[in-house]
Amino acid sequence: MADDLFNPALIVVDLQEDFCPPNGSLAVPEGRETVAIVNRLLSMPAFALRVATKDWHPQDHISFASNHTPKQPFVDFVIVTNPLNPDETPYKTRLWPDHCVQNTPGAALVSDLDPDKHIDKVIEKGTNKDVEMYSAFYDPFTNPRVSDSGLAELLKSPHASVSGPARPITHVYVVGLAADYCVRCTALDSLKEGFVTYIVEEGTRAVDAKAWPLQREELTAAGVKIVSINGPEVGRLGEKRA
Ligand code: VGL
Ligand code: ZN
Repeated sequence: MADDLFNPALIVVDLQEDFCPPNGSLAVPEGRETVAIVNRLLSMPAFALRVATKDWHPQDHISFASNHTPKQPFVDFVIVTNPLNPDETPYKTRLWPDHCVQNTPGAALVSDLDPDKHIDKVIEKGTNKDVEMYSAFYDPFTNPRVSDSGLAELLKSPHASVSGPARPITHVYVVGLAADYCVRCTALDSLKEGFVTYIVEEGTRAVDAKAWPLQREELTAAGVKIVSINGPEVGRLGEKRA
């Protein structure tokens, strides 16, 4: 008995070694604590699609402070101009330590992510050296867009859960790292694409935990529903499959 208005997908954002203590180059405090929650979600039968994203940067990526000596990670910023259109309004972006460099151990999904890999699709993002791309969907430029991961198109194509026919995704549940960067931007773009959008709060952590309460409020005001693993929005997904 399929519910015509409920065909949910799970997006696991950047749950990669470089974002996790103890050794990640851009370790998010308590980042690894999310893994058990994410594994629980991955095993829930109602999801028609489970996507994992990877931050997947070339070594010369614009977000690495090391490419802008003597600028410093976490505190300094650079201006990003649309490489395809110098007239589009530029944006300012924070610099980071080198992280998630393509094909390095730090870029691997955390090894304790569900070993049965209920993950249907892995999406690589941040691959264009000239733009920052926090969102799993696309970069912030629009005229024209520089990178599009194909995620919106994937979600809008038909997918079947155990209990229903193949239909487009209606509801998107977002977890992973980091709450205040890639999870936040992915959730906002998910809303923009028309999906009912949840962040499961126990399944994410922020780079800057002090800034999270305000961002949480802003996300809620924008329409993202921030929910608990123990709440009804997750409860309706049903418990574990074998
Ligand atoms: C992220 C900073 C830099 C994230 C990615 O996944 O939230 N944060 N690159
Ligand atoms: Zn990055």
